[in-house]
Order: sequence, then C-alpha cells, then structure tokens
Amino acid sequence: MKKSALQVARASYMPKMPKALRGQVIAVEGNATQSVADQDAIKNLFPNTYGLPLIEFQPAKETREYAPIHTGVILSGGQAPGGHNVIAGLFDGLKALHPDSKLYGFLMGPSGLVEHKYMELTADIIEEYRNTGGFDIIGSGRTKLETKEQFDKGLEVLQELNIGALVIIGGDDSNTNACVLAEYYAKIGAGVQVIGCPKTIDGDLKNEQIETSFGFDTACKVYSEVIGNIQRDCNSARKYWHFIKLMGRSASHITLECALQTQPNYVIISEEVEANNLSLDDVITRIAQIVADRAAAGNNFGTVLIPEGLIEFVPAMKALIAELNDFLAENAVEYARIKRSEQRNYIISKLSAKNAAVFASLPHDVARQLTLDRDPHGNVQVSLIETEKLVAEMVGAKLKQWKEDGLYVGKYLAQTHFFGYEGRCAAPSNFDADYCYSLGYNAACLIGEGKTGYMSSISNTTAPASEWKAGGVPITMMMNMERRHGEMKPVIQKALVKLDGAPFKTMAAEREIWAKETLYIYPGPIQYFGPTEVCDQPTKTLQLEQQK
Ligand code: FBP
Repeated sequence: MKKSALQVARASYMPKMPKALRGQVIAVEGNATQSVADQDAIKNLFPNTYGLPLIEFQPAKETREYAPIHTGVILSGGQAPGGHNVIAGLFDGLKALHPDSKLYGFLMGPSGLVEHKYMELTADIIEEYRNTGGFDIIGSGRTKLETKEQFDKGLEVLQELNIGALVIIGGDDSNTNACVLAEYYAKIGAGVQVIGCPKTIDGDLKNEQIETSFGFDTACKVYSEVIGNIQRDCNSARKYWHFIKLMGRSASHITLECALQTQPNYVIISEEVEANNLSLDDVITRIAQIVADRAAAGNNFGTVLIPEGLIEFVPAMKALIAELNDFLAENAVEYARIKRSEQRNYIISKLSAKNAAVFASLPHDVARQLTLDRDPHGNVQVSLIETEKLVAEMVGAKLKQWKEDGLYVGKYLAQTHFFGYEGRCAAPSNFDADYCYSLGYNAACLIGEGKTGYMSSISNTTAPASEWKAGGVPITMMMNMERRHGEMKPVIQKALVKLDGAPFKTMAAEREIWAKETLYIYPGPIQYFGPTEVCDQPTKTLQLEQQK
C-alpha cells in the first residue's frame, strides 16, 4: 500500500503510556459494585458478572510467569479514530504476557465471530496499522450479538482456535452485548473471558469511571477544523448563514465540544431543548431572532451548529418517535407490504391522534426519514434525517413572515453541511493514539489477570499520559433497564450532555456574545509534531469536566 509522507513519519510514533503499564502489573481490587439503576433486575440477569470490584493496576514488585493466551478481537459499530492503536496495544500487551500468545481479528464486526470469518494478526500486519485511522485492519459491522445461537456458534470457532479471551471494541450497545456474552460464557463455563473497550466518536459512553470514549477527541478536532474554515469563509464573504449538523446520535457532546472550540453564532443542544420543553418553533424563533439582530447590525452571515439527534429531543417529536419505534417493531411485516406512496397515510391512520398530527405536520422527507429502518440496536438512524435543511428552511420561512410583517430587513442565504463520516477515520490525534494504545495494552493486562465482564479503563486523562491510571470497570456497573424494540432490556446508560456540567455552563455563559459579535475561533488542523500545548491537549469537554 502506498503511504503519504505523514503516514510514514507517523508510523514511528511511540504512544505515551501510563507508568503503571510499563512493566508487569498487579491488580488492586476495590469494593463490590452495583449498577447505576435497576439493581435487582440487572443482578438477576447477570448473576455471574454482577457486583465485581473496580480494579486498578499498579506496577508489580515481583515478576510472574504467564501462560500464552490466544485472544480474539472485534471492532463493533461506527468507526472511531484510534481503533488500530487499541489493537496494536492489545497485541503488544499479549506478547508481553507471553511471546507465544496469538491475536485473531474477527472480520467485519461481530458477524465475523458468528460466521467464523477471521484472520491472525501478526507483527507484520500490526506494524502497518500503528497510529493510523480507520478500522480497515479487520473491518467493522453493526451485527448485534444477542442470541444463544450466536454465542454458541461463536464459541465453536473460539474453541477451534484455542481462544481464551475476546476483546470487543465498541460503543454502549456493543459493550452491553459484550457483557451479555461474558455472562453467558461464565454461566456455561466456556473458559472464554470477555473484555470491552470504550469506543465512539459520540462521546456518550462515559461515566464516573470511564472519562471519555476514544475517537471523540480526534473527530471533534477534525470537525472543528472544518467549522473554523467555514467560519473564516463566512466572515470573508459575509453573505451566508451556515447550518452545520454534526454527528453524535442522541447526545450533543460533539456539537458542544465543537462550539467550545470554534465559538459559532448559535449552537443547539438537544438536551437543553428537552429540559426546557421547547418546541421546534421555539428553537427556530430563537435562531431567526439572532439572524434578524445580526442583520440589523449589518451582518447578514453567521454559523449555527446542530446536533444530529435534535429531532428526538423535541418533546412532541420524542413522543412520536417512541410510538413509531414500538409500532414499527410490532408491525414490521405488514408495514413492509405497504406501497411507498401509501406509507405516509398508513402511518397517520395507525398512530394516536396527537402523534399522527405531529407526523402529518412534518415536511414529507423528514417524516419519511423517521420511518426508515432502525439500526440493529433499535435506534432511529438520526444521521439520515436532514435536520440541517429542516432548520435552515424553517428559519427562512419565519424570516419571510417577519419581513412581510415589517419586523425584519436583511438578506438571508443559507448553506447546509453535515459533518460525520469526515471525522470517523481520521488519523488519531496524539491524545487518541496514546489513549487507545493504553486501552488495548490494559485490556491485555485484564486478560492476564483472568478477568471477564470488565471494560478496559484509563483515567486521569487530563494529566500527562505517564500519570494516567489503568484498570477495569465491571460493565454491569454502568447498566440500567431501557425500552428497546418494544421490550425492557439491560443496557449501558448513555451519557447525555449535563446541563449543570462545566462544558455546557461554559458555553451558556458565552453564547449571547457569540450571537451578537463575530468571535469565531479557527482551530486549524490537528498537529502531530510540535509543542505539547499544540499537539497533546485533550478536548475542552474533558478539561472542563476534570477541572477540580
Ligand atoms: P457508534 O455509536 O457505533 O460509535 O457510531 C457512531 C456514529 O458515527 C453516530 O454518530 C452516527 O449516528 C452513526 O454512527 C452512523 O451510523 P452508520 O455508520 O451506520 O452510518
């Protein structure tokens, strides 16, 4: 494969690691843990993996002999920068346990395990992928591992390859499945440990123990670079309003982080919309007012950041989506038989009166996008809903009305953008390169200690990497019961933006002035070589959250 000069130079980057992981480790165990909510239900469902203690690794005083352990690895769900370094760290960690340990990659996500598609990851292959973006080393997929048949089928290939541990690199849903699998293999005495790693650009897999998911840092820096470029263009031509939708599923972490990095004229935070019980019209009115005020000051331009999950948080839309989710799950076969031209009326006829009215009031495209297939975990595919166009058009319609009423004079030309896929496979920032390598290496340590049902955890991440803490968090500790596909299921609780958290409060304290004045920040591209303050800074979200 031909490589760019940067890729060649980057290949030799040695990820920085916590001191504790630089030699052999001992596991220091804390007290028994419990799930964040629904303790009885989760305990019943996970009798073998519930209540395990938190683990922190410390440097070992005496060296120990480890037997070789063959391990499988799966990349699950959406790509996130740094996945290759998790695998590289895991490989190096397993080899440090015993040079005869082998690493197998299951191909194209969890389906590789079920369909017995795999490859051995040798030192030569790993070398090619160190510090690179993407998940192409083994590919990724969204197959949900949830049935006994899938687990048993997977076990066949694990036993055939003499694999004693499986590492699942995924988001909240994939780590939930990792835990279900750990529980099942523990229950049947399969002799396979299962360890999870926190991946997702969305930043919504975090809690007291897991400070951030990998990929969030790089993806936000890539989006912020491009938002900065748009802002500079916007401030040069002074003729467009740019509506920029950002990935992130339900949570607005990416949007909030990008706002902190770039200071746009307005940023919508879905969690705030819900908390304040705002209608879509309230949100549109606020933006139109900012456009009108800036126009009055001679500024017919600006930028608005929109989280891709917005629609789900507008209370009326949320109720509609919840009913649609259940309806489509229960009537999938019948719905599939309805002609496309009749689907809209069919849905309207089946929904409760209130939700049918909301559905009918939506532009046809947006309404249809809400009925598209859910992903395998039952989530609405919000990246397919063109909220940026919806918002830009609705603001335009409101301004037109205000113009007719003599309330607004100004020009309004809108451009829309959606940034998501652009950032998911970027070459990892130094932070993600270091964090991911440590997560993978640490997963090997958890395997060496015989643990199962744990998520690899690296914390104290705003300190220099040498001071990071390494250990494991029982996955059941992060779980609660939620409704999915019409049924109550145990799932890892998604972390949404906290309105009383420092990142939101910092943005909220500044936003009036961002709206009025033009205070754009142009962050520029990620830097890999140079001073620490340019190359090694974690996200503003992490810095503000960890500020004591
Ligand atoms: P994960 O939750 O699997 O990490 O995926 C994140 C994400 O990039 C979301 O931000 C986005 O909504 C979704 O994946 C898009 O899914 P797909 O890759 O299937 O188009």
